[in-house]
Amino acid sequence: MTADLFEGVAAVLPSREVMAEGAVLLRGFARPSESELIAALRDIEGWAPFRHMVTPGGHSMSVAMTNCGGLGWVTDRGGYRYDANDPETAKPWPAMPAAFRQLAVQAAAQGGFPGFSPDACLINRYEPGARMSLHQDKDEDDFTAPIVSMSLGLPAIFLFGGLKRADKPRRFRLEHGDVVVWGGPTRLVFHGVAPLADGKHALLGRQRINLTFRKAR
Ligand code: MD6
Ligand code: FE
Repeated sequence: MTADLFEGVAAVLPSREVMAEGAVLLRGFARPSESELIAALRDIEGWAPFRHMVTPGGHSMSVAMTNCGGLGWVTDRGGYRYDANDPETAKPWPAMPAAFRQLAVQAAAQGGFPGFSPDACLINRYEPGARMSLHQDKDEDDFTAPIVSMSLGLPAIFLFGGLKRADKPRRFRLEHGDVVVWGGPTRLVFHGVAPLADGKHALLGRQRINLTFRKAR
């Protein structure tokens, strides 16, 4: 009875777990905003549909991407960059919804980075089997700003390595509503996502959505 009660409480209360110096996992942080986030996401994908971008090496990514905010992260044969316009339509990316921005700024403050001012939100969609190989986020101008990453939908295994590609990554299971904030000494660690296991999420079905907020410029 008491144990059940505590489990019930743990399921709704956000918690703060330190992954490394400068990196925290805020479990359940985005859950109270899930309906607003999902509604805003529907609008964004109406304007700027998810697409499988091509890496500079010519491979189509298994993760489908879109963006919102003043700048969007894109990749093509020419390389990685931030662009104010969607290359598919040559129109600006949809604005960053207030609900997205507020939550990202609040999460950053909880993570020890007050005053975060994101100008870019990359939206990743994983379907079963999609993965993200180990990489560093280094296309931004200012590495003193953190990155805020929100997970929605199916759970994924997040691979959190070190400053060298060869460092063995630790594995964190990220669930619907979990938010990772990282910066400072871990800003440039190698990280990735293991192939998504199949499943069906109550709100989002067979997919995981990840929102990654950055200050690109
Ligand atoms: C993802 N995330 O979780 C991929 N990058 O789908 C990232 O690549 C990432 O979550 C930098 C900081 C946080 C992240
Ligand atoms: Fe990344």
